[in-house]
Amino acid sequence: KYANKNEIGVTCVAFSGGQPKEGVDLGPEYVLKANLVEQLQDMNYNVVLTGGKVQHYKEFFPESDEPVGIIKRPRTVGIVNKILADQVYEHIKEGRLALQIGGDHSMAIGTISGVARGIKERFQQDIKVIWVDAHADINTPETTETGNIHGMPVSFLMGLVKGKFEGLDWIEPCLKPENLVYIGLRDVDKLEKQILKENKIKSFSMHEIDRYGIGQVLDMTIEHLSKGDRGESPIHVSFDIDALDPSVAGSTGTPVRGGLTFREGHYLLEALHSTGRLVALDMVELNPAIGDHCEDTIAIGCSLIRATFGESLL
Ligand code: NNH
Ligand code: MN
Ligand code: MN
Ligand code: MN
Repeated sequence: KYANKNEIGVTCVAFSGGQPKEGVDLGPEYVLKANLVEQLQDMNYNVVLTGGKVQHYKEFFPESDEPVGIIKRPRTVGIVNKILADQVYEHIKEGRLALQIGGDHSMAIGTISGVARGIKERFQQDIKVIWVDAHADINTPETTETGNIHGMPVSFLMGLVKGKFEGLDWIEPCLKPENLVYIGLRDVDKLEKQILKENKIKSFSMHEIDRYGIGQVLDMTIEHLSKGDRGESPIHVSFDIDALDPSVAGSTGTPVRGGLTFREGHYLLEALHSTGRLVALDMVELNPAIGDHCEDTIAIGCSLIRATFGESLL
């Protein structure tokens, strides 16, 4: 409904500046080497790769990027995301589905900004977001304990950051608290919990998944995101691979035990595909430099992407 072609705009975001560990910028390259493009083509999609190759954005990096308070690399994260937003916007404008492969989760600032802008322009609608993650990534520059911007994208997108932040001052708030649902949370900072409560953000932690099962959690998620719009509004999924249990997907920077199983992760995306409302997917925080069997995590990333775009089991 929202994409008028059987076409996916794929943006490979080889970026690690939102967190300190090397290797997460290699995620997209590994995913491409695992033949993701061919797999999507086999599913009869036409794939348009942004710039025809993996994007590094290095030519846009500022010459120096001193921390602002404890916030690390704000100008670098800012400029990369500004360009990324334009790239993703272009795909949405052309009527494509948008797939972004990362890269650290700070890139969601750009991807969601770009998708929101394109959807607003074409359909005069707000975007709804499902954030699948062990973490809430909703710290503000005031609440962050680490200074890593990959722990803050949601607060920037929601306009929770007071004043204009150097390098990130171009961001236009595009995500309302009622249009966001979290799934998979289990490592949320104390002050983040307060932000979730204050803004009444619908959140399904691992506790709720244990209690209700992933099927019912998905039903409740869709119900929440359907309030006041006849159940048709477009959905962007931002999937942090660390939502999965580390025994399933260990090649990621901040593994937290007690996560989603292989099937829970896949079910979630299969069910979202079947709503026909998906317009964009981020698959982020794949770090091939971590763990002994990174090819397993990469293969699961590919398989989650295929599930999102409708690979059927039967
Ligand atoms: N909450 C922590 C922080 O603000 C950890 C965030 N790390 C993530 N998020 N991997 O998905 O830095
Ligand atoms: Mn994340
Ligand atoms: Mn995470
Ligand atoms: Mn191996």
